Amino acid sequence: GLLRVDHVGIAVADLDEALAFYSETFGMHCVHEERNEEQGVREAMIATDPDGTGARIQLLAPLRPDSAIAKFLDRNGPGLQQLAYTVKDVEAASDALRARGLRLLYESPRRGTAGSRINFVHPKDAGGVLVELVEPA
Ligand code: CMX
Repeated sequence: GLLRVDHVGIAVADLDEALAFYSETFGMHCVHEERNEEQGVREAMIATDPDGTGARIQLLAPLRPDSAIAKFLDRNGPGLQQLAYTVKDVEAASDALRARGLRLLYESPRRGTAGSRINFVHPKDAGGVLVELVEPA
């Protein structure tokens, strides 16, 4: 099952500009940053608390024009893109949702932030929300 909200993902055009905005405007700071070539993103996890153990926000900027985030920005502009839940076992969680008739985007999990294993529920099968399942490393 779902353990907790892992993070909320926000699509942005420029990661450095977004990091500066969140820092200067909301006093949030970066707790992790990486490039995920497979997902086509440069991403940063930001938080309100010093160690980032509370709720985190994931800023997602596209690396390529054909990436999921680039498509999202083209269609919607910047904004909320995904809601991610922590799970203990991403394969088991995906199978349970498939059994309820939901479409998972990947047949088997892919690599997400910080070596996590991830899959997604198609937003059309989850009330218009792109749901990510995250099994931490
Ligand atoms: N949230 C809600 N609805 C969304 C959506 C989103 N993020 N992205 C697309 N949709 C909707 C579209 O508005 C469209 O609806 P309409 O048909 O009513 O216009 C429909 O879903 C389109 O579906 P599609 O043609 O099957 O798919 P798209 O080419 O738009 O791609 C998706 C959507 C979810 C399959 C794609 O974004 C994807 O593969 N996402 C998973 C990977 C990802 O998001 N990676 C970036 C983050 C990396 C990370 O978290 O580590």
